[in-house]
Amino acid sequence: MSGDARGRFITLEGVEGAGKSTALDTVREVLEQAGLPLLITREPGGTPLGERIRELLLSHEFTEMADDTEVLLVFAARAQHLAERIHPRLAEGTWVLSDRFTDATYAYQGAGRGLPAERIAQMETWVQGDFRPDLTLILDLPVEIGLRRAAGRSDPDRFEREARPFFEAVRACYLQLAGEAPDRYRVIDAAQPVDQVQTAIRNTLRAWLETLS
Ligand code: Z5A
Repeated sequence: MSGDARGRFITLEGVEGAGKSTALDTVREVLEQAGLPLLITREPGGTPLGERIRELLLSHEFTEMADDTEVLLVFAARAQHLAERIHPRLAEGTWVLSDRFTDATYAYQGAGRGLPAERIAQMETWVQGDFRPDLTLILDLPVEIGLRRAAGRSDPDRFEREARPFFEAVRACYLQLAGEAPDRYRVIDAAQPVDQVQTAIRNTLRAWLETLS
């Protein structure tokens, strides 16, 4: 591992029903086995204020929420997350694993809702400066399979109620981001059975950790 004491920032992304919960456990297992101090967090959320914003974003109460309101709330939660948790923990040498981050904004608010990517990029620069994840794992699978997996949910949130074309746009955006910066992204085939997805994540992550040595 390189000599600097700063932790690394890893994010996990994927469309609806991609299996992020299982994947998080697998990433945690690999990092803990490597002896790395780890904070697991999520977006939107990750702080008391951010979790309150998450409730607003996901609630059915606000079906009339304007797209600009939505993206500003996402970045408001992110600003707090960075200031209160992510930056301080990385600085002390802890690794941070976030269940979603700004790529989700490009995918959901950008490709899904139709906001221009340039506007999201401006907010990204305002809130993050040049801070970006060191590694992003994208769990990719056909939207149809993901929606089938998620169909059993009893109370879908405001995003989960979107129709298939929305999630097709989200998926395409993730794959485009990955194609544009292959150094930072790793795409995992999440349509495979769980044990094969886990193996793919372990192998990918261990190979990436090797590159840091
Ligand atoms: N959002 C946004 O719009 N903009 C932003 O900037 C950010 C987020 C950061 C909440 O996120 C919403 O916020 C999200 C985007 C938006 N909306 N949506 N949709 P979230 O990450 O908390 O919510 P989520 O996307 O619904 O994720 P989830 O439920 O935590 O994870 P998942 O990947 O969708 O599902 P899962 O529970 O891990 O797995 C689904 C089912 O599939 C479950 O029954 C599993 O047992 C099963 N499964 C998992 N893997 C397999 C395999 N390999 N084979 C078969 N079955 C499997």
